[in-house]
Amino acid sequence: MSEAILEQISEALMKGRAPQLKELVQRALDQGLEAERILQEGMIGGMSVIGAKFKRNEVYVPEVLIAARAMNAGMEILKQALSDAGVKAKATVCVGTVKGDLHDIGKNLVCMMLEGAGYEVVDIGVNVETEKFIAAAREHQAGLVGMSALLTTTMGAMKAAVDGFKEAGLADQVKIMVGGAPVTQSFADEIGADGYAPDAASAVDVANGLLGLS
Ligand code: B1M
Repeated sequence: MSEAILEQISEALMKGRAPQLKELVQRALDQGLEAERILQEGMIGGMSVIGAKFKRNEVYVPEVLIAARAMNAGMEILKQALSDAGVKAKATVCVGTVKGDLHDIGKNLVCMMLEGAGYEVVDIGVNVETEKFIAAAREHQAGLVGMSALLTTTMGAMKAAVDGFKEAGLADQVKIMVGGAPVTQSFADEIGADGYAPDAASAVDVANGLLGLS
């Protein structure tokens, strides 16, 4: 019985059917299912499938955005129940696009995927200066900071930000993950970032790896 409704929740999320998902989440709660099971096995389960399909080019940006929107709708219903049950986010991640760069579509996808995987995500926007990344990480006690760059001319700002975290004495407490179309693993290694993800779904795997979570 509970398996069936969790399966339906996953399906509704993958298809991006927000109103149906809200109804199913409410029904599952009314049936006495634990909020954490609904989140993990229903919603995050469905989002992981979308992430895996996105990596294999079986679905594209619009499908991911629609699924993420449904996830947010489901979360509206689930939030109170999760907090009543004392369920906490896995960790906090601050994500932004680096200084000089206004591209935010990829960054937004990364935020949505991380949220879908159970992280508390603080989106610090675009054109983010090193000081703002550092201040956000401190304010939100983030374990991980994600930086996105889409222009070859703004990749240098990533190095400045990584150096800034070192100079601020935060390198041991805060891991840094970088990504964006012109960014590569070798560039990430060169600037001393802790991790690199080629796409939004991989960003979840990299975040889990860097923070020792699953
Ligand atoms: Co811009 N733009 N743009 N642009 N733009 C590119 C990036 C460009 C490749 C186009 C081209 O010339 N072919 C080119 C860059 C050339 C270069 O540097 N090598 C370019 C340029 C030159 C510019 C301007 C300078 C143009 C001008 O004004 N002369 C200007 C710069 C403005 C600025 O930022 N200061 C500019 C402006 C714009 C718009 C405002 C018009 C618009 C942005 C709208 C917005 O973001 N809200 C725009 C767009 C849309 C693009 C293209 C067409 C699409 C980018 C995109 O959203 N892709 C792009 C060309 C292209 O890619 N075909 C282009 C979809 C998105 C899902 O992919 O962002 O790569 P992406 O994210 C992926 C991965 O990279 C990864 O995950 C995502 C999902 O899988 N990822 C991460 C991203 N961030 C990550 C972070 C992570 C991990 C993974 O960890 C933290």
